[in-house]
Amino acid sequence: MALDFSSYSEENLQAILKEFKIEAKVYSFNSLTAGYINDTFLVMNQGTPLYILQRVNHEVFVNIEGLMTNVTSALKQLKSSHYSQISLVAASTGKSYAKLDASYWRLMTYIPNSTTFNTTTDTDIAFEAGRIIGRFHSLLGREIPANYKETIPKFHELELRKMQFLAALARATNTKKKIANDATNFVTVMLEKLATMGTAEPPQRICHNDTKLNNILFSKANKKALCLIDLDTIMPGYFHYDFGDAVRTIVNTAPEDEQNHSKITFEEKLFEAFVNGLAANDAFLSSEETKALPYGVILMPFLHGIRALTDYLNNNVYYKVSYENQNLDRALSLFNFTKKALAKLDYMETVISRHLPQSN
Ligand code: GN1
Ligand code: MG
Repeated sequence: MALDFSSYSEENLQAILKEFKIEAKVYSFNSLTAGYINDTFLVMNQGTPLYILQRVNHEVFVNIEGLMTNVTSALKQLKSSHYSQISLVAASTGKSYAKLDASYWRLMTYIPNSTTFNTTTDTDIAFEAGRIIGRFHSLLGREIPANYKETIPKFHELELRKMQFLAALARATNTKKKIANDATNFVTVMLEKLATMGTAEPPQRICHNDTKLNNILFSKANKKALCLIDLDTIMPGYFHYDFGDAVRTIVNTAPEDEQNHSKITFEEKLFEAFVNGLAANDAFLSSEETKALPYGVILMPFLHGIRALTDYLNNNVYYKVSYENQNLDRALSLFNFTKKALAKLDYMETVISRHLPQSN
């Protein structure tokens, strides 16, 4: 269920902070509202940001223990001179999170002078995004998928999202069904199309599973990418998931819920910069993984679109929304991008085969 930010007072947050092993100082809070799932606060001392405090949405993430074990295991590997390190601050119980009543909270170190971008028109940012995602995967490349929990089972599986959509459609009011008619028709057409596009299953690896552009931290000083954030969905997956999620937010210079579809773009120069950024790492992808990449760029926006449409039909029970029809706007916008990406399939294949080296 969407949570109300105003439900936390400064006093509540101070009390939550006392559950963690940090110096006793006067802390103040700013709420960060970009996420659709968790409640996130920047913790400051005398105006200097020091920590990120988050309440993990327990309705979405049922297995918090598993989630935190995944994050802890990944953070052990994500150590490198070219990758900024985020640390979890232990709770006084010694655990990596604190449980207060029915809520789960965690505290992470803040990386100074960092920033995020919701969208970009800058090829340097697109390159850096590719470079850091490649770095993340290279550092996690030896992790064994079976050692990680699947914290949201079948998270990016189309079949599950299709079933959830059909169930929501069956329950929706006639009014909603009518408003969502165009979107629903697109789903039918795309499901048929995707069924003919499936490639051979590549091997699984540990993925981030939410590699949208604003989950990458950049240095404020020189626009270098620092690391990936929002590690909740780290679990086994396919590289084309992370590729598709990044591409949909990088080559489209409009936001995910853009209502003016003429602003939704697939900028080729941003795509090429992103692929070149990935290629700046040592080759880490197998040929099966490389082959699936253009498919990922169709699958991911479509999948997020179906999920948003399903939540619209379900009356906004999963994602936080800032206005009633935001989920529908997200679905329509993501579907529009899906169409634009479909027209670039051959182009993507050419760029990938020219610029991205394979490890086998
Ligand atoms: C959700 O809350 P946030 O922004 O990290 C969602 C992602 C979507 C994203 C935006 C667990 O992530 O899958 O990409 O919204 N996360 C979950 O579309 O459902
Ligand atoms: Mg996320």
